[in-house]
Amino acid sequence: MTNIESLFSYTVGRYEAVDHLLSMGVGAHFAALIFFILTSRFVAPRYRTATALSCIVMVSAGTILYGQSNLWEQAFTYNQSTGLYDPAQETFSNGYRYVNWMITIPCLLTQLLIVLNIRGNDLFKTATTLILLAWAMIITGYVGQLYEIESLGTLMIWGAISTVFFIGMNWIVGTRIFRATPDMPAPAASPMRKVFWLMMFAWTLYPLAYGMPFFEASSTGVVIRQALFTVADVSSKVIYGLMITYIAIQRSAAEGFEPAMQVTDLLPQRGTVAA
Ligand code: RET
Repeated sequence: MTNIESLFSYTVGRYEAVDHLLSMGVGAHFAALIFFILTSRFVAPRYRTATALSCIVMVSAGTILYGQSNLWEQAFTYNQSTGLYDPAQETFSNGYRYVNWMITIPCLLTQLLIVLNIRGNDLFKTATTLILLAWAMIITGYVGQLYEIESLGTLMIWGAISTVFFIGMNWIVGTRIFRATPDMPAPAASPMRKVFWLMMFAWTLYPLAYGMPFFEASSTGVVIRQALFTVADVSSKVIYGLMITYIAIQRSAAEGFEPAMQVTDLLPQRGTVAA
């Protein structure tokens, strides 16, 4: 048993809340996948990799959430006599998420650098540094969460080590965003700054979910943790991806890419009469 999820029995309401949150996450990611596929043609080839990376993130995260939702259903059985869902043979674990972040976070960071128009050697070096910091953050966090039942102290120590990498990564992300925005076209610069604050908000929810055994080790804490994960997932991947695609389209339009100019109204639509 590695996660506090397997320690408790759940009322029908709490059990279903978690089940529904996980299913909602699956739906949001696959719906967004369709959107990214359909809108990629409005993004200039120069930025299209960013949208492609969003597609990869959607499939990867959507699949893992589907697995989490199945696992949740297998990990508890309904007890007729108490009216509660009790732990079953199978144990629930959040560890799958951490492993999945090894793939999704590098994609999220790289797509950011692409819409910031960072290229060549600079792209390679910055992406490598960010990815190494992210992996260090995830691996230390993964090790820490293995101790969440056994030793809260160990959980917090690994969490603190992981946070050092997290801060380093955010520092680089923030510096690059705020250095690039003055040279970006206005309709792209403003959402770009918002992306930074969205990241700060959404990414911080993950360490809060990690620390839940410390703050509230109960079935309520489990529901709060899964709610935090869901809000974090939808914000850091789906909403973030939509904003990145929006920025990519705005940049494409400003650079004269016709399909982007059409959707952003920079070109008169065929068939409309000029006033
Ligand atoms: C951990 C361990 C505790 C300390 C910190 C953590 C940070 C996790 C983050 C996860 C972001 C995940 C994303 C996933 C997208 O698919 C590892 C929980 C700081 C920031 C963006």
